[in-house]
Amino acid sequence: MAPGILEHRGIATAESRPSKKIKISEAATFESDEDDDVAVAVPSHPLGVKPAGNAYTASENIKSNCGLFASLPDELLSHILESFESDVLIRLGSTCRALYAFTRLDELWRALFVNAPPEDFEWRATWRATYLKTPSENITSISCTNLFSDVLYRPFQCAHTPLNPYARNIPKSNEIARLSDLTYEEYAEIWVDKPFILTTPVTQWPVYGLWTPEYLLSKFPDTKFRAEAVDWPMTKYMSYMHANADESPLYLFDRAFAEKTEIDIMAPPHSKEAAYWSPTCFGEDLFSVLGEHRPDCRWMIMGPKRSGSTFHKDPNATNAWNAVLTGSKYWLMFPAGPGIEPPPGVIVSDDQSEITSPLSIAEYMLTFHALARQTPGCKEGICHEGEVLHVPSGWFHLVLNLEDSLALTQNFVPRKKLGDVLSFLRDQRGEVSGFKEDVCERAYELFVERLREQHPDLLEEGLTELEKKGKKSKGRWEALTKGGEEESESGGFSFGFGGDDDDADIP
Ligand SMILES: O=C(O)CCC(=O)C(=O)O
Ligand SMILES: [Fe+2]
Repeated sequence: MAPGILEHRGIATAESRPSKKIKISEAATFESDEDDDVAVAVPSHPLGVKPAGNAYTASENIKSNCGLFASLPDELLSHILESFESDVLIRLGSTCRALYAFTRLDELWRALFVNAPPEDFEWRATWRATYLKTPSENITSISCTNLFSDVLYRPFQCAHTPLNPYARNIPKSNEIARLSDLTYEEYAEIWVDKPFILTTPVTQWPVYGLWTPEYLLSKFPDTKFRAEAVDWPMTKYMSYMHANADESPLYLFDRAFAEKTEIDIMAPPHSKEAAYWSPTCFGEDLFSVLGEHRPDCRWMIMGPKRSGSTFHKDPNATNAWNAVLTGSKYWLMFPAGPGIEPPPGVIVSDDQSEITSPLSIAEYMLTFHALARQTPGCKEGICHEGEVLHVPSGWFHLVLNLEDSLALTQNFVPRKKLGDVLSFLRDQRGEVSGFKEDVCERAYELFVERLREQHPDLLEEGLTELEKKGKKSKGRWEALTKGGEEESESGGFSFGFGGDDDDADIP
């Protein structure tokens, strides 16, 4: 019988295997998160819950005391609990130890909090304690030994597995290039389709060395910043950042930070007071022709160690730079394009419109990192404070903060990628994002119109590129459907990294 599903009298269970196939060894050891390489184990679950596989050798399983709930697979039980209000969870959790453990899953309380964020609250280290305003001395911890559940154990394991070791021992061939700086010509001719790290430009910014999480706390304690689905004053976010045990920590990602902090973002030489500016090698951002209609383009990003971004591509086929002001970030990147498989563990719908990467960063590292590292095209690197990383248009990327980190990022359209952006806006209208709602549907037309007014020569080049791309994909389609059996049988187009512009179809 499945360890997580206990047969209730008169009710047959549908499954005959553990609900998750991965058997987690409770005593698994991992390299230390610190640099001293001392092996450390994931700590024991605070309630004594063990992985589902351990039920096979146990003499007792306390899930049998859950009444009818005992017959539900753990996933279904926890899913049902997601629809209950807090008072129901509390009452249910007081009926037996197993339900106590299930109703303590902090993700349930995070969802309750986020769905109805209180105006005023004190962060109390867990979502449950915060939501229920429980003083630390009143927090119970009842032992739930002989409860075997991956649904309960896995998030705990993911939240406590050291992740920094995954950023170590990067194979030479995967290393993201590190350069001091580039000229615009070098960028446009050689680097526009490649990830790289620049070590000089950010060190020239006035905000570098000044802006730290502590500085922001002292200057803007009550200013609300966006962190996923909530707007929190900096004081609250900082107390969260310093004390949470979430598998996927809440990530501050604020697009209005420049207005909120009243910094000058007008690049030199237009302003002598600029707080930072786009590294000059990236050249002009062609979306600036859209003026007030341009899509969101700059964000301040702050998060604790272990926070970060799961696999995604940046919006509207833009390129981006991401500058670390404090802390450090591990980047795992893959090119994308016709005939290139998405990264291991990432599922892309046939029309490319949906990217499904349901895994947390920790779950991804535990399950797919080794495979990802061996996959052709994989690029990895650590961006330290004072450095900036370039994200080429259309590349998949996953980002893990190796320390508490503060970063600034901007998305932009370099001249060389105008064709890609025009193609995205025209042909993937459903995925166009970041524009104000009324602009979203006519983003292509508006962009063309503004380019025609301000950069007619560039528009001509972009449209020629667009036409070429159309022909190329038609050619490939014909090759696939008519003469191209060989290619389709061998699993799609090959992808070369020799710089022969195979990326031209991205995304
Ligand atoms: O800093 C991060 O978490 C990554 C943000 C990101 O995806 C980007 O800058 O494109
Ligand atoms: Fe991104």
